[in-house]
Amino acid sequence: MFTRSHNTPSFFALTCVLLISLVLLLPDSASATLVWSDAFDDGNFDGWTVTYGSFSCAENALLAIQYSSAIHYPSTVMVGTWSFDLLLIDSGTSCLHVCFYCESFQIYPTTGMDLKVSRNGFELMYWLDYYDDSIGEYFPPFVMAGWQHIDITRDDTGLIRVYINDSLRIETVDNRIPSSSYFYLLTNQGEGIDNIVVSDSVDITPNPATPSGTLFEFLAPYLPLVVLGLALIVVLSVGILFRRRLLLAR
Ligand SMILES: [Ca+2]
Repeated sequence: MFTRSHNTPSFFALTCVLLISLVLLLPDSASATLVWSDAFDDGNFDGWTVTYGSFSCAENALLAIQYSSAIHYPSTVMVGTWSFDLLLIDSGTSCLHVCFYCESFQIYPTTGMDLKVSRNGFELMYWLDYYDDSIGEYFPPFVMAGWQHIDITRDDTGLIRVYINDSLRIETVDNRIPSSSYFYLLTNQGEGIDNIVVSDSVDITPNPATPSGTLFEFLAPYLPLVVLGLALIVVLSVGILFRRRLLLAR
């Protein structure tokens, strides 16, 4: 027989709070106009051209199997959204370039807009006729390794926004790159890319409710541990004080 639990209202309230929190934490998304995508789940990288080195799709992702491997895919999108996951390795030599709109390249891009990922963090680089410069950066307080989700948007005014794991990290305007023919990836052994989705519409806008670059944001995933740690410190402090009082009272 069905018995109504006394905890149902509080469970409902908790679920509502969790859902509202989830919606507030996610960047706003609109409907995308897909231009091209590749998740490599068919085990191949048909349509891509290897420029240097070699790649594998053995793990249903595009992974470099040689140091300094490069690959490109035809892409003329310069206004829109580029979403993908990057596999990073925590190593001193790790350096990966995603030239998300690229007109030309040798080993490095020569003309294009590039997200450079190194051990220090993320830099937005423009390359124009072999000249390159950083126009935005995000250096997290820890080395990032493993899969990271990246979203980049650029609107028709040239405003570029880079979101790393759903947080807006780089925001700048650039209109110097004249055209794009490729999406170009330069990476190292064991690193790679997956779940690429490219659209010609800006599908993500920053959510003002999402704090970016704050200490709270870094601590948020560890909040239960932080609370537990603080509680432990309080309990230990009270215990020490209580013991000291007992000793003094003797
Ligand atoms: Ca995949």
